Amino acid sequence: GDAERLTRFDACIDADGRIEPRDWMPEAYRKTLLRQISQHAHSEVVGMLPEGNWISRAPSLKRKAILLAKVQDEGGHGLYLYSAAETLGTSRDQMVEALHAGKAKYSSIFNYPTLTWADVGVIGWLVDGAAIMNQVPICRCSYGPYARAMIRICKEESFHQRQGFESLMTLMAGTPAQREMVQDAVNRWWWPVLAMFGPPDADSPNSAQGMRWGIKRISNDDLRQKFIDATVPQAKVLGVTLPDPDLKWNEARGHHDYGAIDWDDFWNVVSGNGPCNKERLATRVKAHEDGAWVREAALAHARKQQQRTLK
Ligand code: FAQ
Repeated sequence: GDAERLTRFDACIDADGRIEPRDWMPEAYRKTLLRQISQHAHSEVVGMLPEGNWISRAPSLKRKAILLAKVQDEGGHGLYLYSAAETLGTSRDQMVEALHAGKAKYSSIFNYPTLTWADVGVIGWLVDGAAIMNQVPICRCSYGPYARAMIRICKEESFHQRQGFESLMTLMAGTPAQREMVQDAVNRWWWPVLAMFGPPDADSPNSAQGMRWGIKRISNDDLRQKFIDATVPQAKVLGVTLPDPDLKWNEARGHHDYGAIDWDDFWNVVSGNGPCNKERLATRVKAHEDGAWVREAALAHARKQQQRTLK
């Protein structure tokens, strides 16, 4: 019965085993995974928009080719993640519909504007940097399809992070105006990037159960701290200042101390009132509607092929 299946499930989790789509799982485990994986997929897809705005304005053919590849990668990540989420019994159409209706969440970070070319480099360096920090532990997630999808995604994110850093190094070796542009972008992105890791552990309702189930391996605050510690020396190499007067090494803790994050701003953005929430959703819905003819044509083609093979 159910009690026996639950015991088997718990034993698998305790032994750090993997749960696969056909295995029995508690409804709450399925629901939590579906929530997280679909939010993650939506983030990848909406995440194409802020940088996508710069494809036609990239400063050289080389930068344009790199940016096009990066934005296509994000689209690919969204597709693997929707597929992983579909193994839990909800269709991609249902998930996309929830996003377009404003019912599903996606990462807060993609609701801020990309004002200059330096923003594209800073997104690569900091946003992809934060994404990798959060996603590497998910390669060990207890749900097999999610863990496996994350391996390739992390490899690609790592390339994205490096291209961002390299692009910023180039700008920093340029004119004073270019260096100022980088510093301005860092000033605007730093705090929203720290909030990407989610609310402090004490205010994170999903953390305890997520950790118990082996979905989450490292807490929001611990990942945020690891990210800050890794980023400070990179900022030094780059020659930019991180906009936090309280940021300093704490010898006793063996970590950097940092200033207070504006959680009111974070919740405001998460609840749909950030600077670009409406624009992002409207762009996404329009792209989906404009693509209706492609879906119809692909379906018609598939039907024709099927009829031909039946004959
Ligand atoms: N934005 O109890 P917790 C990328 C929500 S990287 C919006 O701590 P949990 C790559 C949370 O959903 C970005 N909402 O929740 C890229 C929950 O609400 P709910 C995507 C947030 O799940 C780079 C509530 O707050 N990465 O796309 C955020 O245990 C460059 C309470 O929070 C992932 O999704 C936020 N930042 O921990 C693409 C990684 N934080 O659902 C293009 C996978 C929290 O109960 C360009 N996800 N909330 O209504 C995770 O690791 C986790 O879901 C966390 C949140 C850590 C995000």
